[in-house]
Order: sequence, then C-alpha cells, then structure tokens
Amino acid sequence: MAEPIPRIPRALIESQVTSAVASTTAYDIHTHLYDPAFGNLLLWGIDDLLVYHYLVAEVFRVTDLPTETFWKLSKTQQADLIWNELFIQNSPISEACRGVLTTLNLLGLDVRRRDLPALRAWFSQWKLDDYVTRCMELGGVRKISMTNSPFDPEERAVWEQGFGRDDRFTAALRIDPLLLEWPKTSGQLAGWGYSVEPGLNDTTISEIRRFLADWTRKFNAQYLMVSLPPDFMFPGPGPEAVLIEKAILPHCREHGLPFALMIGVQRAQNPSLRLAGDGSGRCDLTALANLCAGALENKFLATVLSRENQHELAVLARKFGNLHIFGCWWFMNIPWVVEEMTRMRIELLGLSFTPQHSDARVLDQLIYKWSHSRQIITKVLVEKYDALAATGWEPTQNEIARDVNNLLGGAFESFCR
Ligand code: HDL
Ligand code: ZN
Repeated sequence: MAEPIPRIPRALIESQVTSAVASTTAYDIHTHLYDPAFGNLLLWGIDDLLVYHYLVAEVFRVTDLPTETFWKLSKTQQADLIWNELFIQNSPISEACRGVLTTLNLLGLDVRRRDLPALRAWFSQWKLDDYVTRCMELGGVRKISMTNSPFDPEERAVWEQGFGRDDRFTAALRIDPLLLEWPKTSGQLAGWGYSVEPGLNDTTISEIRRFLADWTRKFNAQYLMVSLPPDFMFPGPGPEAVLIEKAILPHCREHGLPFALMIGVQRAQNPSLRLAGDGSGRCDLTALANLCAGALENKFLATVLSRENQHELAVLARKFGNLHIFGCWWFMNIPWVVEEMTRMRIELLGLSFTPQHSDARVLDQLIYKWSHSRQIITKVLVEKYDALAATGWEPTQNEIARDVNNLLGGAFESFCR
C-alpha cells in the first residue's frame, strides 16, 4: 500500500485564501455610481442608504401607507419611515437591511445606539471627495464602472459641459432607450442632429452608429450595456434585434468593445413602487447563444436575473470563449444564491468569469456589498483550493493571489483587451 501523499494543511489554505481575498482590490464592473464631478447624481450617506429601492420594496410589505403618500414625503421623512418600520418595528434581518448596518459598522459607527439623528450628524461632516476615497478603501475597490446614458438629461448636461475625470471611475455606454424604445427614440436622436427616421433604413443605421461612436468617444466607454426583458429573442421580430445586428455589433467590433447583456428584468411590474417596482423573469438563453455563435468576433458580457437561468448561463460560457459572465445581479445578490452561483461557476468555468459586481446606487453600499461578497467568495475558494490540496497539488500563495486578482476584475480586463 503506497504511503499517502502529504498535503498542505487546510489551515494554511484558509489563511492564504483569506488574506488574498481581503487584500486584493476589486474592479467593480457595474454600478450606478458617478464620478464626484456629477454632484448630486452620486448618492451617498445614511438617508440615501435607507431610501434605496430595495428597502422601499421591503417597507411596503409592512406599512399601510399609500405609495402616493410615500412619494410625497421628503427623503428624510422616507428614511425615517423605513428606519422605524424595517429596523425598529422589525429586526433588520433582510440582506438589504443588514447591508446598511454592515456599512455603518465598518465605518466605525455604533449601531447599538439606533440613533438616526446622530448618524445623520456624523455623515454631514464628510467632504464628498474624501468620502469617495474612504468608501473605496473600506470596500476594497480600486476602480468603479459607472452606468452612463446620453438619454439621461441631467447626466448628459454634465458630459456636454465637460469636466476633469476621476480616473477611478470608468464609463459604460447604456443603450436601453435606443434598443427598447425604438422608434420613439428616433425623435430624440433626430433632435440631437442625427438624420434618423423611425424605419431602420441604411441611413438611419449609419446615423445610429455615428451616435454610438460620438458617445463612446465622449465617455471613453469600456463596454456597451443593455438590460433586456425575459422574452428577449435573437433573432427576433422587434427592432431591438435589427438594431443589435446592424448597429450595435458592428459598432462594438469597430471600437473593440464588449456588448453587455443583462437579461430577465420585468420592468414596472408594480409601477406604484417606481424604481422598486421592477421584477424578474426566466429568459430563453437561446437568444444569447445565437448572438455568441453568430458573431464570434464580438465579445459579450452577460448576467441574468433569474436563479433558474444561472446553470444554463454557465454552461453557455463553456461553449463560447467570446462570452464572459459576471455578477450576482440584483435579486441574485443574496448570500444563499451568491454562494450557490459562485461554487457552480468555479466548478464549470474555473477562473474565467467575474463572480461579483456591486450594482451600488449609493456610494457607501460599496462597503457592505463587497464585504458580504468577499466573505462568500473566500468561503467557496477555501473549499475549492482545499479540494485541490487533497490531490497533492500545492497552490502557492502567489498563484492564489493571481487567481483572486483575476476573479476580482483581472479576468474582465483581459477579456476586454
Ligand atoms: O438595470 C440595471 O442596471 C439594474 O441593476 C437596475 O438598475 C436595478 O434597479 C438595480 O439597481 N439593481 O441592483
Ligand atoms: Zn444595474
């Protein structure tokens, strides 16, 4: 009987992985945060944390207040209501509630006092530029991708005025109105000087590409992005399929940019909740398979909103090297699902995916979203490297650090090159 091959101890694996994940800063590849130059568009502080649309959805499960009354309240009054209902009258045990408390705790605030006015006073002392640095430090984030839209009048005005960029914030060109609201959007483009008509004739297609090129350059966009409903089809009967084939994909090839698809969002399922009213639905990933197969020279980023689609998406990524899957998006960003998705993706894809993005809408959320994600990514990686060690393989500290850096944005950056 051969002597058992010695293996490195689990405790060593645990300490190496834990320190690598804790010390490797992440590229947060999809957020709704803004370069501080955008002023009030960059949300931050306790009241913005409390009125986050995830908590708005949860508070309407426990209050009888009519939604139209809620929307007439000031942000402070909305935050007071949410604090009382979800934190005081009920224990803040949901992921979104716990997230607020993780953020406050890691900022060094004593939540035992439950003193909302005192919390407000503490936040009021911060200068935004300093606070951006503090939140990125505590979140372990080195770079933040914004979600940038020429169709947002407030944001557009800042781009047209021009500003000195903070190079920690990169841009992504978001094109939902172009793809999902054509031909209504044709009027907007015509108003901006593009010779487009509602019909997708050659001139219109070429003018849409000029529009995409203008804003890709202005943003220095790192990728194009769209969110799509569960019934998205490609090829398909709608204008979005023609626009993708004739304008988006050629544009992305010409500019060497990935096209990011976020599929499965059922917009305005409950319109009275506004941003909190969007829901989720299972999608047919044949559309994504057709895109990847039909445009092998294009690069695709993808994430989906239904748990039922996650395994199929990971298998699809095994079929197409031009597909890079990312994140536990929105309703997927809860510990139970994040752990299941991360484990499944590592088992199917190794290290060639990006396990998480924050989708942060409020600057301070970087702190909790990455703290919660790092805990889970560490747990799964310890298990996986331990299983490796059981074969006698000895991953070095440098190799583990290399792998973690790839998972936290390095693989995404290589994919985009
Ligand atoms: O479409 C998207 O980018 C989504 O992430 C929505 O913005 C959604 O409201 C959200 O913030 N999810 O986390
Ligand atoms: Zn988002």
